[in-house]
Amino acid sequence: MKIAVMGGDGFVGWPTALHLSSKGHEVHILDNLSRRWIDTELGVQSLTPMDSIQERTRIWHAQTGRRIHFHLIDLARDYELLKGWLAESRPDAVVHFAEQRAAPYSMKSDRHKNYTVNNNVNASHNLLNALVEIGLDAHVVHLGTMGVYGYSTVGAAIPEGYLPVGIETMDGETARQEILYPANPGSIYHMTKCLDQLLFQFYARNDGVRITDLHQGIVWGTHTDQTRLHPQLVNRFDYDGDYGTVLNRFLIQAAIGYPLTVHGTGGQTRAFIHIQDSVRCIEIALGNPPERGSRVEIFNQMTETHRVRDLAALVSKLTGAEIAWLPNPRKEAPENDLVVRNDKFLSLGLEPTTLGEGLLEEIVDVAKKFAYRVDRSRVPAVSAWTKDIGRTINRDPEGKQLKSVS
Ligand code: USQ
Repeated sequence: MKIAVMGGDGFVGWPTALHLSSKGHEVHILDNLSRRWIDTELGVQSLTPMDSIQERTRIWHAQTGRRIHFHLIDLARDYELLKGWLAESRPDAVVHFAEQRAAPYSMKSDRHKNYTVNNNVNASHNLLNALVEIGLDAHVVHLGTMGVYGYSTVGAAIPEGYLPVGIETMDGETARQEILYPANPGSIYHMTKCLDQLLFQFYARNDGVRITDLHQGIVWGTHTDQTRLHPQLVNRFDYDGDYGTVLNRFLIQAAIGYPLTVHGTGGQTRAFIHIQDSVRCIEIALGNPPERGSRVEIFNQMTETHRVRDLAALVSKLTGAEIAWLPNPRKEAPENDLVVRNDKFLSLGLEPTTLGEGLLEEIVDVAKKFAYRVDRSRVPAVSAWTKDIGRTINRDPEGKQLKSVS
């Protein structure tokens, strides 16, 4: 297949591009390199030293003989350029990662909220609009988030996108239908992914665009089989308070002797997936496109759920790291249960990589190797969801008042 990977310079985009290229697909990365600009804005850098995208693709070619093509295009702002590229290149499938993906970044200020909404919603809409305009029947595989559901199961497992409901009709019958699971976003970032869902519903129904939306959990890990091939193919690895995600942050913190930054009581339960499984899921989704005219295909792209304090305890046991119980900068339920269906990927052959397979040690080793690149002052998460964070929960599981670390 000829596959366009929009956002192919990012944390999941880059290993996906490599994985698809290694499977023999013709891969084109379209990216505006905004993630690199955000690093500059924030004054942080990936824990792992990353080369330019051109250099990365050159090394990939030198190592494997395969080419990955790079095109500097901003999906959100360069509509005509995007449309022109799609019309000329006519890919069979488009993998769409080209969105601002950090919840804390999206909540930093009014400017960051505007940026995230403008960027994410325009990128998705421009892509769909352009495909329809040029009459290109490419399968769109979008990286969505588990966060569209919120994180509460109301005692039932979260289904894969659609919820069967019965509605009492005026003549006393029960009409049955399936609706999108009610959206319950916890940040501006997550809200943009909920808005994406509506765009997808519309374009699938109105124009027959074939769309798969992947509701992904928190990705952990850094290496895939392909990024291991050469030091310059290394994936980016975020540790800072805006872009670092919880398990990877704990592992890096352990490696640099920083207390593990648990928000609140750590009772938050979330869905997780290893980066190797993430790229495999995208390959599976590409191989199983919906029929033209059918509804949006939705997969829950996660393999296990964990409570934040259990992850902290696990990392602490593995490494001897201390745990710091911190005031939670976010507005989120302090404790929740989470049960998620993921039968579709399992039935299509996904073999989950789980936490206990030695991969945690590998990540700590990577983090130790590059520990000299960490700016410890950028570790705390300082982006606050509300202005009254000092007055919210802030007690550890034993009821002691929480304090900040620096
Ligand atoms: N947390 C801590 N300590 C930290 C960092 C996070 O306790 O140092 C807590 C947060 O308060 C939250 C949970 O860990 O309760 C998860 O936070 P996160 O930063 O790991 O993940 P999140 O902000 O939800 O976003 C990440 C990705 C996003 C993706 C989402 C999937 O950045 O792109 O969509 O995970 S999900 O969480 O399933 O919605």
